[in-house]
Amino acid sequence: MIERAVQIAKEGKRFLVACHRRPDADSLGSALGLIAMLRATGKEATLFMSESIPESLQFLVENEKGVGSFDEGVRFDATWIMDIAAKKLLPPNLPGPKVTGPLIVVDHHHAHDDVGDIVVRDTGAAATGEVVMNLMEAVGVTELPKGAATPLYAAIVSDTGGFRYASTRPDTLRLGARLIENGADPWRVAYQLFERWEPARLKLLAEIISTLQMAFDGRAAIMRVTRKMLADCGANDDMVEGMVNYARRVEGAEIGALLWEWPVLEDGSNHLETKISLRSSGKADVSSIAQALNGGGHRAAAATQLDITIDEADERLRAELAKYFG
Ligand SMILES: [Mn+2]
Repeated sequence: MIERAVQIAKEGKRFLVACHRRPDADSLGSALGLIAMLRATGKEATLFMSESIPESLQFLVENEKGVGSFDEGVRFDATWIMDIAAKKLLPPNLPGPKVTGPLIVVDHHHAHDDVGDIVVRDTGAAATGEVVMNLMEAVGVTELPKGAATPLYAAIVSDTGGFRYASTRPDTLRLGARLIENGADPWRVAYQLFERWEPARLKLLAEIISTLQMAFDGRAAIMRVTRKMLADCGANDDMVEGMVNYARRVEGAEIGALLWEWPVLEDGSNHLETKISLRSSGKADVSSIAQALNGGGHRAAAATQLDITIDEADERLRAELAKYFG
């Protein structure tokens, strides 16, 4: 369907560009890269942003104020949604189709549902940022537009864990090289994304690591984070991002898991659900486990959210892991 998307990019005039719910660096970096590309071809492009942007991603949006609501009568020719794998990950308060026009999904997730009217999905791409680069070429933008290098570099660096994950291909590194040639600053991006931890976050890490349990003869490492732990450390949920990787790091662990107490306020019920983040150290396909638990993701990184307590989620997870490990 890339032809359809390219045609709309060429023929449309006003576009909205959105991230998935709780935007990460790939989603936001891809959105900003696409916006730069659309503007370079003379189009109007607006960033849709209805949530707060995590501290670690603020450096990307220095010059771009997102819009979260619209005046009567505003119409877009299409809305691009970046890095989205499932309908339930549509950003909150996205206006209806009269305002947005058709939804064009740009993505790279292996496991996904049928979100979007038009889908540009390359499951071989290490990041949605890569898909944006290919889209750019297909639209005929040969020179990297001003302002696109840093966000696209951040997208790719983030989703490849700094060019470390198995998804890193020669083309990924070539793209990285091209982005650096065009002004992306590797250390500035790495520092913002991976280093720069507030003291509260390090305290929280210590708390989370203290919950580590090994299961299935050391083949699974399970940790948890509760609202109380967050409050005790003066930490927030953004700071939990990436913590699950510490479980994967344990030698011998094929699967690392983090159970994460998650407050649900939107439906007015103000109750706690549990997110489960899963990581594979190579052998295991955690997307299949996440799918069995109503979630999705990639082979190496997947997640789900269940409307049960953290202890119940722990049990559900262990039951699925038991099936997996046989
Ligand atoms: Mn991604």
